[in-house]
Amino acid sequence: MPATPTSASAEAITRPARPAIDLRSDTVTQPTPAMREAMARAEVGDDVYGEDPTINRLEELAAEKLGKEAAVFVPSGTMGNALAIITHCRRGDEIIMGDRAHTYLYEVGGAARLNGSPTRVVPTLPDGALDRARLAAAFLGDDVHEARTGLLCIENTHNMCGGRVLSPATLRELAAPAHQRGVPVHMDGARIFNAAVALGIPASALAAEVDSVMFCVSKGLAAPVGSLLVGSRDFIAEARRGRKLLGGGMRQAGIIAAAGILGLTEMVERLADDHANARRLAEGLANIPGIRIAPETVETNIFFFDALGPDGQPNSAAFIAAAEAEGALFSTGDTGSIRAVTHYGVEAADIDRALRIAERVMASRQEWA
Ligand code: TLP
Repeated sequence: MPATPTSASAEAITRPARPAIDLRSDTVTQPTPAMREAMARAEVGDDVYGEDPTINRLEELAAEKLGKEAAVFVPSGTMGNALAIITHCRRGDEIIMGDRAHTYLYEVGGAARLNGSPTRVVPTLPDGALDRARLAAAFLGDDVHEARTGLLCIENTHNMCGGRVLSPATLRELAAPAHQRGVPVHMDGARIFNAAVALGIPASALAAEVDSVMFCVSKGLAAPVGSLLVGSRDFIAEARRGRKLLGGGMRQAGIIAAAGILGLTEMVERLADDHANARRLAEGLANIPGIRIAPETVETNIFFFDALGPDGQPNSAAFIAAAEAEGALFSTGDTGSIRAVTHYGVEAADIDRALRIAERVMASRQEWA
């Protein structure tokens, strides 16, 4: 977890110590100085009354960027996905998702707990897509013994597949069996702008293939808090009721939406730097004896690798502990491999420092327990 500032001084609050190169996640980004300025000056109102002008502006901007009719601001990506589920589905409808999806692995079983919805998982392919044959066979509804399928969830970029990007053509292909049956498709697009920048297309070209999208301004776009759920006007009107139910009616939250606006207007293009840094790190790691990685699969700002111990077996815990002691932080994913995530605040020089740390850690791996 990120270090918590212990000093109550203003300096500690505005300039938290950043002792390490933090590659655990792009959720650790600090807001830009312009964001702090905009937050301090934000015009606010009661958003539950629809009267926060800054939130209204962010929602309009989000809908426009994704080419959808409307958007609603929520505190987190997890809430945005939960809101999509409870808005699209009747209670007890089954939801199809990949077995490595964030919605399946890391959202506290929200579909079941909040909507009484069983989840039908289909295998996630290494490129972040879903097994087509298993997907086609996953839809239910005509048999009285079965639940109805209420939703298909797709993730883009795919976190646990190492930030892999799904193109509009792939999304169309995956969404087709759902749309043919009248089942809506939701995209967990927490990092949809990373996908759009990697493909060199507008995010709206990706969003066009699905019915709703959740995306986060709090990750690579560097805002401190917030996500948006976008979709049709009717869908978002109903989602506003669901947001209140989930406790996401935040009143004068224009204070945080102000940073989200800058995330969308000033921070999208620079995601290309994060992608270049991830590639540079992956290529450097590939040259270190004992590191196992396929740098050619790095498409955006996330990738996974293994660090092999003296016995030739991956030992993520030993690598992570040794790297942390030297000042580089990494995390792990669902398979136990090591995850590196580049983001605003990590520069090319930090990547080179992280590589030197990885070299030292691997040079001393004979000492790993
Ligand atoms: N991902 C976090 C962790 O929860 C794993 C991370 O460090 O990557 N969808 C996707 C694809 C995500 O990666 C995340 C967060 C979320 C949804 C949830 O967003 P938040 O953290 O805002 O609830």
